[in-house]
Amino acid sequence: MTLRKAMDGDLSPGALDVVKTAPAHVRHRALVAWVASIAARTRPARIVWADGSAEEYDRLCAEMVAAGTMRRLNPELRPNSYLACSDPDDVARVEDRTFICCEQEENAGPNNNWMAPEQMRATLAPLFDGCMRGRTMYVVPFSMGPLGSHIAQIGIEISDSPYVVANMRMMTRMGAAVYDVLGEDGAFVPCVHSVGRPLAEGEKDVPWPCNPVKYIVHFPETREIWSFGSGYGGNALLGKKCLALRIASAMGHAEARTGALGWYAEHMLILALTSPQGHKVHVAAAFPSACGKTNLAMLVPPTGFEGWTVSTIGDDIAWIKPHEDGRLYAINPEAGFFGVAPGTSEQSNPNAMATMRRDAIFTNVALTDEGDVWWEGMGPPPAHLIDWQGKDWDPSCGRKAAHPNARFTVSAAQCPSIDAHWDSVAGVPIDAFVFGGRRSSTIPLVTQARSWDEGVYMAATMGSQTTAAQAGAVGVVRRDPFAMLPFCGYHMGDHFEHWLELGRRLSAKGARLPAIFCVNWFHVDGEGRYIWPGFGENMRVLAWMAGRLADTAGGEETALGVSPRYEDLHWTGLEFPKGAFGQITAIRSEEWQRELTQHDELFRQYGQRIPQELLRIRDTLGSRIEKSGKGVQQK
Ligand code: SAT
Ligand code: MN
Repeated sequence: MTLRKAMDGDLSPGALDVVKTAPAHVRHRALVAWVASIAARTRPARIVWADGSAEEYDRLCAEMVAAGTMRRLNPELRPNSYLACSDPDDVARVEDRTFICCEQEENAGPNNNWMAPEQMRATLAPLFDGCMRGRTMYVVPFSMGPLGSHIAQIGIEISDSPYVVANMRMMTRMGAAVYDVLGEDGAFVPCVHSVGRPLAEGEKDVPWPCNPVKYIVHFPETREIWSFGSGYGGNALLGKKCLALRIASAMGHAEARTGALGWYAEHMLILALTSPQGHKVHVAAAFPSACGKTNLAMLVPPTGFEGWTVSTIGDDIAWIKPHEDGRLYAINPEAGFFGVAPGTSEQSNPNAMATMRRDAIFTNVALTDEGDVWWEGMGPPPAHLIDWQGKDWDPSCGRKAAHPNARFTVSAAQCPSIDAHWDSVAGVPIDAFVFGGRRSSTIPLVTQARSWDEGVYMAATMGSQTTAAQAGAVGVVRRDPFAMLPFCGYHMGDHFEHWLELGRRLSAKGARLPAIFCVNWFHVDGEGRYIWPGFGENMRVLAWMAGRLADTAGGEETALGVSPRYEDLHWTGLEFPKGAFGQITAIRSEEWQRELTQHDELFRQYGQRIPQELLRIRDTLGSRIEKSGKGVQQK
């Protein structure tokens, strides 16, 4: 019996028409029924089952050019590339409109907006009712992680935005092959997205449809995502923050609660570091949004590091699972980069510049008179531009030409530094975790935790200044545990315990756990200038970490852990005075008293769910700081 025959009995006549649109290779009955039910609610004018082909991509882009959503860049300067400019009110993730709707409020924890699932469903119902009228509804099959990897997950995103479909093609493994993996009854995460701007009969569309009312909603228990009102980035490309972080983090934790080891979904880049002797180590590093994860993942070793290579596995998200050998293996669930454009240049990130030389989508950058793109920090400003809002711009006009959260979307496969194993179904073994925030003082350049638990403490208490990647004030220091504050799909206190527990269980099996380091590239001097040069020079810190892993690099114990002395870093090729090194590695007692008070405040939020182990480490740290507190501990 064919699928369509099988479904005849279940569906209303309208929904049956939908089923008839399903391509023959979609053999998953529940999936087709779900698509039919969403179509019945949202009432699109037509349904397109996206196949991820180049022809489809070209057609969608041509349609978006005709609609004014995108413009084609000069093919001689930027082949097969486009510029999209969003509505000025739809330029970043909306954290205050993002919800975790689990049954029990306490399981969402104090860092998430929560609403009871039934109440949220009732809230969303009128919004989604008819919300795709006059538009095309796309059904987008995608895999987060290499197709067929045991760490990967499949999602189906229904969206009324062609911009989403085009971006998903680069950001995920999107296409018809996903249906083969799903078969007739495979598990997938249903993701429903609408820009929330239905079109009346004959109404002309706007270039960037969206709705002032926005909801980014996750149901972690039923593993569903519903997004309404925004077409931008993590609000709309639902495989990224919504599935690969919020839903996946809840999945990895839920699995641990069944007695299995579980796994981690983290806001981390993954890179490989190969020494001149050919020794390769893998590092996963967590930083908040727009703190240079893409730059670190694509780092070009500076003078003095001839023979070293850094290769890229991912720039934003890591899924990390214990393997039979007791080690943790990571995959990059994404297939592309959605990187911050401003500040990216041939100097700061030549690999990113090369990656986006062609086949790229730019969002909210400026357009040059030659039909190419420009943004602040790319190089000298041209005499005239069209800014991201479509207005004439010149260097004296006092406005930014690109939005500070402007982005480029490109396939990871185009990246010159991509690692040979970035697509491996088994993932890569992680040797070290790094946690870092944007802090103008207090947190030293680099510290190695003395133990797994101490590393978890460092990660749990991370803080960072906010950036343009989230709507709202920029530059305010907020605690951002694990760089997961806006992305953890369950109680953050449980997240800490999940890390501690997996560490305990792997050590009990005799496994050697990855080392954990805490870094801060962002110290500023009295004039607000960065002291540490950052970018490629961060290699000096990475090489020290590799040395620590190989037991060849020196260091000294501080109140916080183990840090390099000046002579423990390799300085060839960089003039960096010892005094400046002292400034960015000092542990100042009065700053740390303040810092510890903030740790206490953070922990207090989590009540009973804060692991005792972290409180114990807090106390030990307090006494160490006090003991070392002759004012400044300087190296
Ligand atoms: O817009 S995104 O959420 O994808 C980017 C980010 O915040 O890192
Ligand atoms: Mn991110």
